[in-house]
Amino acid sequence: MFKLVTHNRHKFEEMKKILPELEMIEMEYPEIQANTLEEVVDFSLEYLSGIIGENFIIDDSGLFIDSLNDFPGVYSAYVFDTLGNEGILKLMEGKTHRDAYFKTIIGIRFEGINYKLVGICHGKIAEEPRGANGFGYDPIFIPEGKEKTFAEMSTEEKNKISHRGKAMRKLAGFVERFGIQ
Ligand code: ITT
Repeated sequence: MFKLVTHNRHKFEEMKKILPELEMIEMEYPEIQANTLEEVVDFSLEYLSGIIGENFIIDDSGLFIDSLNDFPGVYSAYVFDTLGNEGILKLMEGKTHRDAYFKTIIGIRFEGINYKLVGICHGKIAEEPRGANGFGYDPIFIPEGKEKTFAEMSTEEKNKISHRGKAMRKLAGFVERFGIQ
């Protein structure tokens, strides 16, 4: 079965609910500075194949806020570590247009070939942080059609509608199609 290379255990826990056989390699790897998540994933897959070999996956995700011209986007990890949710809410002060989306790319290295699976979840930035579940930007993101933030949902509820849940269900299809054990 595929091994997920990440240093973020929360991602692994969400993904394992959809693909129980998934394993994890706990490792932090360098991410290039690029304009799109897709470029970051392409680079990381090549880099990691030299270290790990074949049949692994990675997850690169970002939060894209409309009225901030898609910031933090590809800088989501750095911005979370420096500004955090409070910093994002400060940047959003006085803004009534609060549309945003999460995007996940699952990068697959399988028998020498790279594949990318995408999942997107549209929603809004909350006025204040709410909830204690999940991780990262979950307390400030309200998915479309819901009242609760992701951090007020169980993992199962989040997975049903989230960017990562959508990409993971594509991965489950990939695993089945290629008969990966
Ligand atoms: P990796 O080791 O897998 O790279 P990471 O936490 O650095 O772990 P990303 O670069 O994909 O992962 O994530 C960018 C940022 O976005 C990071 O601060 C995450 O906490 C946050 N993030 C990613 N997915 C999220 C989700 O589903 N809900 C809330 N925040 C999320």
